[in-house]
Amino acid sequence: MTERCELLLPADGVAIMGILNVTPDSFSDGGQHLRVDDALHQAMTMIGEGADIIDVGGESTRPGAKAVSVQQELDRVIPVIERIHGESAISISIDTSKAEVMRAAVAAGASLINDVRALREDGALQVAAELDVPVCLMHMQGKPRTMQQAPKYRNVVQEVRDFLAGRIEAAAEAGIAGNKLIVDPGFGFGKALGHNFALLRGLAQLQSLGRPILIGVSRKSMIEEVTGLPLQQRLHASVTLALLAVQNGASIVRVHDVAPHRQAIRMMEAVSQTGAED
Ligand code: YH5
Repeated sequence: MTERCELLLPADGVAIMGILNVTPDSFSDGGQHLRVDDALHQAMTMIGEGADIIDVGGESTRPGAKAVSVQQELDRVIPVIERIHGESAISISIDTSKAEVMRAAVAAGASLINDVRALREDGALQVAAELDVPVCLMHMQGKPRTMQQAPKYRNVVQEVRDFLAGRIEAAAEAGIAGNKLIVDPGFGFGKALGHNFALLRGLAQLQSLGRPILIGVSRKSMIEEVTGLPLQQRLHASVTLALLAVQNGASIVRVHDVAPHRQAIRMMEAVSQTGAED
């Protein structure tokens, strides 16, 4: 049985992490105040729809996206975290790989680190250990700019599992308690369509790591590859993939559209928990 992640997850059931991108392209260009108001409004909407965690990110990791400096990332995320933390008791996660951003975000009210580079950047292991908050370790093959050019695996499930086991070990060596870790196979991060699907089918094999599994499939390119649909029309396929992941052992889902995922997951939980005698 996978241990719960301290202080973060509902006692049973699946947690929903709502995505809050704080990149210039995701907000109105009306200046800093309006951007923070806008972000707070989006966060409050997701909380009202049943989000358990709000994931605040100021770096785009899409292929071709520009690198952002520490200062730029801080300027984007810190005012937003402070504002959400001031107005709500929701758990806030910081989507970053930079040690300085982790530190400032936790000081501003974040209580979870979501790192797509699994604490491999300079200083990240040490700072995460000092901050003593839960950390999501994600698998990525290669680097964001080029990761989708020619992803290659002999056995993708085994290799992702081995990578995550290695990062759990590195975290332990840095003094991070095992019960603070969450693992994520990193859908779309250095993976071709068949790799993503093999991971989805084989997700249960990651349960042997003994940690909660987080997944992000919402609106991702694998949906376009199958359906040809543009970003704004990928909701039904996103929910379908999220449910398959939950069925195969995921306990946290990172999504753009909280309400429909909450509805689908509530129904799925009811089916598995309601007996004929109830
Ligand atoms: C994730 O899976 N993903 S950012 C491309 C899209 C749509 C969405 C082409 N951060 C994950 O969401 N953190 C991101 O359409 C993440 N797990 C964790 N832990 C990429 C993203 C996206 C990319």
